[in-house]
Amino acid sequence: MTDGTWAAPGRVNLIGEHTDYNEGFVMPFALPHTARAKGARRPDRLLRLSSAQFDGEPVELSLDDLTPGSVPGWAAYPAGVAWALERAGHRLAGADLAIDSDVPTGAGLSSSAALEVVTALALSDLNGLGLPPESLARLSQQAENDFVGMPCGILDQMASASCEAGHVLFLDTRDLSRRQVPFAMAREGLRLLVVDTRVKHSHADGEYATRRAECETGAAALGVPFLRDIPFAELSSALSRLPDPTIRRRVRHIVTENRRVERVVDLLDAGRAREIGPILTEGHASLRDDFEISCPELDLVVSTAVEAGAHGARMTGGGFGGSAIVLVDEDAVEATTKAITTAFAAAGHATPRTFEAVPSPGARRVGA
Ligand code: GAF
Repeated sequence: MTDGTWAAPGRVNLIGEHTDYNEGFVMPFALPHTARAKGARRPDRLLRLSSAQFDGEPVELSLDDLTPGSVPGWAAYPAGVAWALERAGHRLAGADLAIDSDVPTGAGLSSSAALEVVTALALSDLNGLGLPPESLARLSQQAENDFVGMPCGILDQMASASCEAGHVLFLDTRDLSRRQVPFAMAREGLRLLVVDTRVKHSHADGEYATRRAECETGAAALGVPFLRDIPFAELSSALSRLPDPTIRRRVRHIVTENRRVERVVDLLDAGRAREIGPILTEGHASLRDDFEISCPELDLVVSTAVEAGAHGARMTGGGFGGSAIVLVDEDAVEATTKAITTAFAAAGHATPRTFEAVPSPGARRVGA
């Protein structure tokens, strides 16, 4: 119940893209970049929100007046979380929340989920609710779905709420059962680069919702609740029952992607991280050709990295821009980064922003 400071990270998804709203598997890990909230309880029912990234007066809202669509801009995310908590039956005290984040925005690295989850954790602690990670994630997802209006799955919020340092999270989005899988890249001489293409992804343009609807159409045509329910061994027969070529491609991506997650888990469990590279690249081809959510800049990162000797590469996150990940040997980091920068310059694209990603802790209290 004491005032304090909380942090929640952005994420990269190692593999398992667009599987979450199909009740499938995902494998994210948390970035060192976080959204932080310095929070204090108030004696009234006001929510006073400020952000170091957005100049201007703090946004002041009454917890009694929150309705979906009523809060514009960045404040909709924390306000939506307060609204979701109240809707779930938690009567909250007012709070001052000063937010600061170094999670890149528009880069497909879950800056929104970090903001939601840090708010959920701060409000949970400030009100003595003691909510577990899966509740923080669910409420954050509800805020985004029902208050902000973005029909995302639960990948990003679960990653932010429950990842652990040094591990990737193997999550079954059907029941949120999960396992932390050790991902000690350094011990195997590996590095994972994140390459932010600086092409601002935008889910709001409706493509994300369209993909989701196409997956639902595919599941309905096949007579299953979700595409998760099509086993990989039955893929050919399922595809032969789908007359629409677009729906066929979407279904093929989801079913093969779930299988790729399982293959990656098996390799990591066996201590063979280097060998996941080709599976990542295969996943990119599936997102590019079957799910059709890549873009020329993401494709260029992947092809250049692989030609330069990377073990594998793929776009990460929702797509249509944002970031790619590249698995390389530690002594190839410089050459690979240079090859990508050179290829971008030659193609006339803006210089990408590249950094090494280390699996980092999930949401937590960080200070008084
Ligand atoms: C976005 C969404 F928010 C996630 O729920 C997930 O669907 C992801 O795209 C694709 O895997 O980040």
